[in-house]
Amino acid sequence: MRIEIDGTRLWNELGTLAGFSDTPRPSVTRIVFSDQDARARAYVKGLFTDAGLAVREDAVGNTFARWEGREPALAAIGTGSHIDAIPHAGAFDGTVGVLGGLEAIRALQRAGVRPRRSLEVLLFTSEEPTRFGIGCLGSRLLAGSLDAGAGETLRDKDGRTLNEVRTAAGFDGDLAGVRLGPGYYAGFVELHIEQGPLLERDGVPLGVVTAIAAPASLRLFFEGEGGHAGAVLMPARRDAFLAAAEVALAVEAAAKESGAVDTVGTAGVCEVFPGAINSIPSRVKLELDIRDIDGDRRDAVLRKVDEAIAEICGRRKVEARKEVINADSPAVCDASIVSALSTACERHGLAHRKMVSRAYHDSLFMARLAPAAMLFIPCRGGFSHRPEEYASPEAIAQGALVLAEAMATLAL
Ligand code: HGY
Ligand code: MN
Ligand code: MN
Repeated sequence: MRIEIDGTRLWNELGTLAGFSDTPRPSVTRIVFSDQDARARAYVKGLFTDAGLAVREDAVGNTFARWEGREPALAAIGTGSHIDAIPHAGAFDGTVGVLGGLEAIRALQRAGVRPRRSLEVLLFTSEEPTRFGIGCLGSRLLAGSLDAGAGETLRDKDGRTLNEVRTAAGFDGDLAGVRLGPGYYAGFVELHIEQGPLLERDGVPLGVVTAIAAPASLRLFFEGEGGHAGAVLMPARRDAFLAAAEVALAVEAAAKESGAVDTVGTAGVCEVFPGAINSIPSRVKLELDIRDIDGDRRDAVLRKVDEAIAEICGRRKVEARKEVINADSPAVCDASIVSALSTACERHGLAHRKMVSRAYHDSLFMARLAPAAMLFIPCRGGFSHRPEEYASPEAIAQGALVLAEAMATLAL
């Protein structure tokens, strides 16, 4: 079996996909269920259909493109990722896994492979938390890790519910029907850029992921007392922003003092009201992202953040309210899938290293449905979620080649 990836075609398709964006190249902004998302979905579905795959969409827009195997009743082998992109992001986060998964299947078709198990490439809806505040929305619903009631409770910044937005985008039907039963997949492999510097730094072309970090997202609301920036003297102030600022610094300290380099904490959203230079902030919304590959260590940081909020807000006489958006367990990748990926690298004489994923991915939830693992390719400087994000055509083709080889083995 000689598998050959059409790297030029894959590169060109990634370039076309990058053009569906609300910001000019080289940045990509493609928010879920936006017009650009709809155009991008139509383009990708067209490629799926051109490859002779059977395409279906579920009630939240997860898209499945299946190449039926010799024994269609068997559990399939899945691959895939996302095409939504946060504002001013790059062209490769997620898209390499969707179009690389498609090219892997096309390469197996061209090689005359007739797998026993069906192969399916997925386009997951809303991996990014940008619009509805929670990441991996589509894969959470597939894995049964998010209740269908989220259709009414999740809202975008305009107050529109997930159900309103998804039905306006043409995805209706009962969200409860999104959940996949156990045994739907016999295995799942996601190809993705590393979103970190290690592979490039060490000159290793491929990373076989053994664990995926556990993300937790918090939304904090601080309520102090506003007033005139000139007239209210410092001792009389109950400044909501300064309380939030101290909490953000406490998050940084807790992450740094966790005892491990794998603990990270970020305050990525801070909205100040009324937001005038000469008015004391009366209300602040602060959103925190706290992760670790060790769930207990991550939870210890969450407890420290709670203690800090109580101490800081007590001292500053500011009220605080906390919403936990998500606090997920980490995923341990399945040894059989890890082994299939390692063997596939060796078969093609490609060096690889085992590593953890510090970013979360849809595989974090697919691992709850089936044996799962990920394959990383290097990205320049480790940059991601920025326009400078870049993976070379060669790296992308190598990733698709190893993915094809591993899927062929898993589907035998
Ligand atoms: O935030 C993440 O880890 C992913 O890129 N959405
Ligand atoms: Mn991302
Ligand atoms: Mn991603």
